[in-house]
Amino acid sequence: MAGRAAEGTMRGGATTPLFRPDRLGGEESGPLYLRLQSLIRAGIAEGRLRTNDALPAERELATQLGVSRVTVRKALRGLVDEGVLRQRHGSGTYVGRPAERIRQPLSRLTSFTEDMTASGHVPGTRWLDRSAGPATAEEATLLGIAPGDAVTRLTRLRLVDGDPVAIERAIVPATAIPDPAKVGASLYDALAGAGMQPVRAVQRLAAVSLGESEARLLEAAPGSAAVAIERIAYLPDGSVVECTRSHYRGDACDFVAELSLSPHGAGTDAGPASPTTQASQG
Ligand code: 16G
Repeated sequence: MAGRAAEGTMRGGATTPLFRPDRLGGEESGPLYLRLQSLIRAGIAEGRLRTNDALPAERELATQLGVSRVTVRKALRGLVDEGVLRQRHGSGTYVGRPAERIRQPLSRLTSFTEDMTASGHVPGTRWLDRSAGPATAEEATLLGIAPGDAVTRLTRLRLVDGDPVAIERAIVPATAIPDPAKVGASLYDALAGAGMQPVRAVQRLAAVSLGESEARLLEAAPGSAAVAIERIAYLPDGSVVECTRSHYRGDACDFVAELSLSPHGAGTDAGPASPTTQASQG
């Protein structure tokens, strides 16, 4: 997705490279990392750096500008935290964040893979843990099984069009998925393949801030906003087939639920619909 290598340099007939020591300004204009940030901002404002352009590698930038890599790293980190740039592990630094937010439906029991594919995105997964073992007391309570019963643990970084948007930690009874290595791109496909497709789920959402390690994985600033989601999904016989706890980047997703009055005018979870609500809905 992040395509063009931005020389960030010769665009629009300009003949001088953007990243030159003399473009950083003098000492009177403040610390070096701030001057480098100003240079990058100016490059964006002038259209020499455009959304999705790749910046030169840290080492290259340091050489071109005659500054230390520490300075370059500090400058880039600050701009990443502001959302001016984004970084991808092992890939580099790019201009901008994708403006489009993904939509996560809250009223249908669908999988990440289905949701992203249906909205024209390319879902991806980076495995962080795929293991099996005896259930801890907490896992046993969540899954409604006995402590020590076998469970499968699947921890994944979920990507959309190559960008990380969520960390998902799923636990599944080993009766449903005995071999974690058998789970491919989609947990729900694996469950369906085992005849263990969930038919109902309860989901809880809460606002949280990202800790250091989660922020690093999600390529976000530590402390930035995220949504913590817990989904407990059930089989037709009422047994739990999945408990997944996730952290979604707060700036990447819109959670969308369709609401309607119940056909008989009676509420469900939230109690009866008020006369005002009924009147305003016509
Ligand atoms: C969604 C679910 C998650 C489920 C996953 C399966 C939320 C918040 N979570 O991400 O509980 O495990 O889909 O997706 O919606 P997969 O089949 O692509 O692995």
